[in-house]
Amino acid sequence: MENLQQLENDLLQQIQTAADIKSLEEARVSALGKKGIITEKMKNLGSLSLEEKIAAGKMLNVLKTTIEKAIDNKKAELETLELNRKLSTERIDVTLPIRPENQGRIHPVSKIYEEVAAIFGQMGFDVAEGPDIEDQFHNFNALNMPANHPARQMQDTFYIANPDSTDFDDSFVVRTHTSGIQIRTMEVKKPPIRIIAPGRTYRSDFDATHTPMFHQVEGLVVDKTTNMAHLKGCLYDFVKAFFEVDDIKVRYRPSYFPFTEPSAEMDIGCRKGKGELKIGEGDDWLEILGCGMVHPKVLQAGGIDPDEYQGFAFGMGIDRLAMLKYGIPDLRTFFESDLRWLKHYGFVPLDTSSMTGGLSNNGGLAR
Ligand code: 2U9
Repeated sequence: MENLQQLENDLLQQIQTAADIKSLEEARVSALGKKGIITEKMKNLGSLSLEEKIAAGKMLNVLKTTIEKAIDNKKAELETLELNRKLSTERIDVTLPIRPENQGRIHPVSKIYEEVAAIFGQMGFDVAEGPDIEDQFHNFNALNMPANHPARQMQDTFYIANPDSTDFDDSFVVRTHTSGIQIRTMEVKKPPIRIIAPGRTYRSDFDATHTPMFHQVEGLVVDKTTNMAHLKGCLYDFVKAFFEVDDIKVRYRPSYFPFTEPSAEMDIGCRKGKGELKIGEGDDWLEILGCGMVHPKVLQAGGIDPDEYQGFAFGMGIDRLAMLKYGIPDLRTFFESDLRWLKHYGFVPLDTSSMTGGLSNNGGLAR
């Protein structure tokens, strides 16, 4: 008994004085390891009589628990000390200025997204988001594109197998447009709805003006009397703000999209010169976006009664807008992660776009 008390004191002393996790582990091994002193004593119990075995076994178990607890406590104490040491020695002053050679830039796609969000935000639109991987209902069926609809082939879709089903109709897609976001919004929100839906989209296509991943921003307005005049006024205000001109010629050409009826493409007036494009002047036309009145079947698929409500929608490519606004000739360069390219076309961080502070922040232009 006295022997064990002495042993306990010695072991506790060893644990208490351990200066780091390594010496604490050594103390643990010497007490509780395979050949540790407590383990050995437990092994020796076999040579005792039954009564002695019960009495000594109890005391050894108590000792073992005491030592284990002491080790756990000391371990927690040492880990806290180590963490505090790291926190104080590895502190970074985030307010220090960035070394100019290391300064990053805002990607033109992010910049355009900010500008578009600022303009529509000012008009009262909310930004809505949704998943990159969609089911076929939200990407196609709900948008009046049932199975075997030619538009499904038009879009060069990337499909993803559904691990729970071998039926092709159950497979997922990486979204070919952000329209699923608007369907999801209609499913959960009653009109009035006024949202933009920006995000990455994916199609199997690759050349100077197409990349397998690209960015879109779509918009949706739904209310009782929403009509084509609202669509035209809204988009006219948008292009004026986006291209920062007081006046601009626009025209709408009839078009076809399964999800809108009637559908149109919007062009803006411009002058196309030798390697130069001037927006808001000249007699040429530049296609800028697609739009239309939401098809009644699409409203219905989103759970909105088309006899009570109507809406308009539009969609545009953010990357294409960036190419036009900043004169970037090849879309593929957007995604090459070349720092020299980013230094040339990117924007200095913290110069954010706003309708009051100015969209372009030309002072922030890296060029
Ligand atoms: C819902 C209802 C209607 C979105 C629309 C377009 C027209 C369009 C393209 C422009 C260039 C995509 O980036 S692009 O390839 N889009 O022309 N998009 S109307 O219509 C919707 C969306 C969702 C519920």
